[in-house]
Amino acid sequence: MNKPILYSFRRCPYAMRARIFIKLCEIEVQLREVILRDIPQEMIAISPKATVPVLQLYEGTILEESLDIMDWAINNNDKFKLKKSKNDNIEIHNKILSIFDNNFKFHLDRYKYNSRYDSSDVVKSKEIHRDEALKNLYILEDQLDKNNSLWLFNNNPSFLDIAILPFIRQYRIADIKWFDEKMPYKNVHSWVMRFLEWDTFNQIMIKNKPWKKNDEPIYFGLN
Ligand SMILES: N[C@@H](CCC(=O)N[C@@H](CS)C(=O)NCC(=O)O)C(=O)O
Repeated sequence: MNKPILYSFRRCPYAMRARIFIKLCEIEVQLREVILRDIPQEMIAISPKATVPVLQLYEGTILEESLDIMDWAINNNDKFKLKKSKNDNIEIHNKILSIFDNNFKFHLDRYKYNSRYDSSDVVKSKEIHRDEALKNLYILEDQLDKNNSLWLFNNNPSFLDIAILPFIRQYRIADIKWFDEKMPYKNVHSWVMRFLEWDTFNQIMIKNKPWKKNDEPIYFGLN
């Protein structure tokens, strides 16, 4: 039977969190790497909003939101009890996820891609957006400090860690020197570095050639 098809883009933080869940849940999918400025017609036909990740399931169901793909993965094979990490901490989970998917992401984009915005957009200087995004990291510093743990809730990555860390990785990349030398939250810094060294993260970042029709499938998730 054909495996589900995941349209993905290696450096997209939404696609990263979906790939991490698929990998941790050991679900095999066909990975189709896309180029954002040249999204294949096959993907647009099933998901006209044309954002990655998109997962096409066997029975034709389409999941076109990363959080839906993550929930689908843990409903299939929740090997690392990611559902429990979400349910046991649901209030803080929802609060932090919403901050990072909204306010943090807003400032992150304007920090990282400052020159792409023009005066018609709501945009200030790079540093202002960096500092506005930084305000959101305090809650994580506090959580890591209070729990004295490697990850947000204990010594294993939780649903929330995985959902937000790809975005904080991007925040670091916008100015690595500043993040490594001047960013004031030391627990957050160690936590981001731990993520970058995490085997699972490195496995989902393996490079693949952009997909073309008639290519041999690339399988992802089990190996
Ligand atoms: N809410 C969506 C957001 C996905 C998203 O915005 N992905 C970006 C890439 S990181 C995208 O595909 N943008 C379309 C484009 O840049 O053309 C999700 O969680 O999956």
